[in-house]
Amino acid sequence: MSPNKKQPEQTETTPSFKSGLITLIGRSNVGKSTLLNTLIGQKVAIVTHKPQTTRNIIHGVLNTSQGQAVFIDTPGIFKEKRNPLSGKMIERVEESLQDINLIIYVVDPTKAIGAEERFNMSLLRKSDVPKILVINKCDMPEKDKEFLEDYRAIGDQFNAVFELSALKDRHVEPLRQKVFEFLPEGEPYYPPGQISNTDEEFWIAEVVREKIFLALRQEVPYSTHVEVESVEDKGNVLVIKIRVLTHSKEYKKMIIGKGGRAIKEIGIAARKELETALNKKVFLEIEVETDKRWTERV
Ligand SMILES: Nc1nc2c(ncn2[C@@H]2O[C@H](COP(=O)(O)OP(=O)(O)OP(=O)(O)O)[C@@H](O)[C@H]2O)c(=O)[nH]1
Ligand SMILES: [Mg+2]
Repeated sequence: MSPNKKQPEQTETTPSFKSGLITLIGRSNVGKSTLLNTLIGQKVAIVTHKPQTTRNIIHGVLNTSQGQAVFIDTPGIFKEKRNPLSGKMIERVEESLQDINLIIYVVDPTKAIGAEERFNMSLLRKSDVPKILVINKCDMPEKDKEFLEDYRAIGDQFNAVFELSALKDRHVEPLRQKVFEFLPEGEPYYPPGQISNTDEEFWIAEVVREKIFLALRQEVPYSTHVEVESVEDKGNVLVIKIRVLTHSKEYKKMIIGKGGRAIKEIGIAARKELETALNKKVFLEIEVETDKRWTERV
């Protein structure tokens, strides 16, 4: 859904109004973006089955009668050198841990504790704010949650532990309640009605990037950057021009696909989601270009 849509519950500031910043961190693919979307009840962050989907720091705002909680989604730590942006991503995670009120550390019980977890735990130890451990994906069959006990065993290093399913929205409400216990009294960070730090153009580009991740294999999605060139409201239809940048001619060919099949599939999937969220007919024009320096634009 568009980040500018209103949440149903909006409250006036009262003397006991609480507010704070909560960073979601964890290795890639554990479900941080899914949890952010579920916590605030709208899709502000894109989600795919591939690691290193999130590239930017995305805020999702939850307004309740108790106050305003601003959740900060971060890129997942991923040790493989697959992503040319890895260094930049780690810097963004470290930045997101400054001046916050609470950390939510998200883990996946189907994956063994590895180098990424150890790196994350070292970041956590450097920070003295309260920490909550979220063991996600609890909807998965017992036999797949092989490492559940290993994660439960690190629970004593946290102020609270939750086992939940971000995807199925199971046991997320108690986490929302708990979060407010850790937030100080304060003014809201965002005005009523604004649920993200990103604007509509960023979100449109992200929807297209999500579809690229879902449609293309291996390293191709990791070598692309999506930009919105223009959005024109023509009354009954929104004309959106998109530029997809990638670093080689070979990748450009793969993004376009045989007879334009891949780019068509990406375009249809993106258009459908944009039309539903914006509640308007969308005409999407996507151009693919090569630009060796695309990483500088992320
Ligand atoms: N079964 C199950 N799958 C989940 C759950 N939460 C997330 N997923 C799936 O896990 C995959 C990764 O989810 P994301 O939310 O993109 O993970 P992320 O931690 O933001 O990943 P990066 O942005 O790459 O760091 C997607 O296929 C999700 O549908 C859950 O509670 N249960
Ligand atoms: Mg993510």
